Amino acid sequence: MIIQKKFNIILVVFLLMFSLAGIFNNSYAQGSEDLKQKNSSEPLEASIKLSQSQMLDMFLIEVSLRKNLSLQKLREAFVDVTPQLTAKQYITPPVGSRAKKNWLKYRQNALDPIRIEAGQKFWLANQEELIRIENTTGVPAALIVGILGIETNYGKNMGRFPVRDVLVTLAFDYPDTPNRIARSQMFNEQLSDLITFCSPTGLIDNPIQFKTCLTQPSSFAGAIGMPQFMPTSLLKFAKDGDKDGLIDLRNSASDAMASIANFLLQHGWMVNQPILIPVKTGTETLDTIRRIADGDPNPKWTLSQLKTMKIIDKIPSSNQAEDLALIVDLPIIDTKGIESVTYWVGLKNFEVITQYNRSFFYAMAVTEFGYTVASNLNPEQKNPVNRETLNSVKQEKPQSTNNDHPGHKRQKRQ
Ligand SMILES: [Ca+2]
Repeated sequence: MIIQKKFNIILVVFLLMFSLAGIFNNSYAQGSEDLKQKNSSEPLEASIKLSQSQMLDMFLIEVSLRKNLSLQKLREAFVDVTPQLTAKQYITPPVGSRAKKNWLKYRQNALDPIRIEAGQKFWLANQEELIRIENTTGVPAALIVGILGIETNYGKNMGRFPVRDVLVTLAFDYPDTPNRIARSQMFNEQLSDLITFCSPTGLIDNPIQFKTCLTQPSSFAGAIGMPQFMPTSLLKFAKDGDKDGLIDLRNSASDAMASIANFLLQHGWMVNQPILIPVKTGTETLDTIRRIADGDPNPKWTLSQLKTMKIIDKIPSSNQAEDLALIVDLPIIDTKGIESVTYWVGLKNFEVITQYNRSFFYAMAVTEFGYTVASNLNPEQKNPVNRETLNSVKQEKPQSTNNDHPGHKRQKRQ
């Protein structure tokens, strides 16, 4: 046993040396290409490749040592992994397939009347618990209902890919993109966290249960359950809302709701502070906003600076002058094809929502959708995103100088 462990450690050290030499990363990069016939004229180092099954086995050896889990049981639980080629395809849509971003279109899909109705039903069925969570965490019920609706329509679309197989595919056979190594590493960590989540006692007590947990359905990217948590978030933020001793984000709405609230709270949710504030109207204001809107989801302007720049009228009574905020810019293409941009000021809570999904469209959609459901059920509920304001702050883009909009230079986000 000791000899076996020593051998394993030597093997891991050997692999790390490969990794440092760049060969390991190169083999990550090749993915399924490994299996194809190699050209005999390729340089020697390019032919030193590890197959995906070899990489997976090394990963399992490393995990077994690090987490002190039985290697044999791990291998048994991974023996029938099937590559998820559709997931691989979905993770990186082909270049040129992306339509121009249009908030109106995104918003229309998000605020689908059927989804709104489902949100109202969900709210009424879980009212007591939503109120309790809101009262104990300060995270608004509207936002929890908003996130669950946009993520999976209350559990209707939770994905159909076995999470183990998705993560193995994306960790060891990620598509050929510039960020491939970082992404492979991220999915590698997710797979490691999935194993930890599925062996909560630190042992693989029950191989069937372990494998069922590993192969539970997920999205094509490995997100699980009603709130679509990645395994790392499952480990860090998921809660047992119904206190039955299990965390089950697929079948327990209580667990899902408590987990979302905890996620937002742990990411810095500011109780009783707004999510967004409208910007002032007027040409001068819009020119200033247009100049400083760079798509950065990190708050960097103090409210006092925004007030001085005449972007906002006043600092909300719940906030301090030195609180940081960000400019939310939402590109719009109307039915006549005219392009414009709608602007908002996002506060800390807006940034917290983008931790769930780093997209301004996403954060706006869950907010507006959640509060639409809330105000349909209770007309006194204040909706922070109201249509009048939405329409009043848009600015048409000058036809000839679209490319100088700072928003065009930002990295892919929505
Ligand atoms: Ca539970």
